[in-house]
Amino acid sequence: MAVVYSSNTRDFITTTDVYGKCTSRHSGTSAAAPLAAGIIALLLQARPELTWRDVQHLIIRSAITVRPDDKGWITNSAGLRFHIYYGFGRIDADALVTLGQNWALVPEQTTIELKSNATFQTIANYDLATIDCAFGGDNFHLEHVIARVSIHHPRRGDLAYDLQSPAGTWSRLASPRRNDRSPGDLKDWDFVTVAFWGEQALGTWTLEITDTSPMVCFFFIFFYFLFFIFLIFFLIFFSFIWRKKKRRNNTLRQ
Ligand SMILES: [Ca+2]
Repeated sequence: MAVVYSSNTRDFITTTDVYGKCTSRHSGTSAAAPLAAGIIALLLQARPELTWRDVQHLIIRSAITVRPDDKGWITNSAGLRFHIYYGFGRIDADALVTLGQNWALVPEQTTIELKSNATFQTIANYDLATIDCAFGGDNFHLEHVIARVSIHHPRRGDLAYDLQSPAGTWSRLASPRRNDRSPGDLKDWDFVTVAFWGEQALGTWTLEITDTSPMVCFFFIFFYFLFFIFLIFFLIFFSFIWRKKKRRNNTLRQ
């Protein structure tokens, strides 16, 4: 949903450490998560009545876009900028608390379930399955959107999952994982996205599942190729032996 400062290969967080010491090499999520928790504690100190959803609304609306030139930033139809790496940006403690001070609490959460009537579809290499699902009835402003998927595929790591909202915003739910060769099924697997935050629910949703890799084919092509190389090598080798033998027989005859 959002990011905070942590570490890279050169820079770290300086903070207190155990045994009465300090450290200048605090890193990773161990540094980021408590920093975010501390900032949220400041917000709750200012407005103790905020719910967890209010806190998320405030983080999203006050976050600052980081690395704006990076590819992948999208602006959804609610005008919020989202990146799959950074969420809605970096949490800004001052902006967050300032916005929170006069924030009107969000109404009670509503959960709507939409069942697709998609039938069984096979997905070949480099092919995709598209599932459309229309949502009618009352309109809602979206927060968390969950796509629940059951799938059987010979190499599940080849698959990419992308969801499009009725407003036309795309969200990558899961990227392919080259080392996941498992043929194991996904059974009622929940993919959660917050990329559509603030958009409206009404309209047609599209889920695209793409097989991004012909690895199985490559595997077979590679071994066929290897087999033919060996075959050619043996043919040359035997023809060489045969010619040598023939030459020797001719020599003996002479
Ligand atoms: Ca494949």
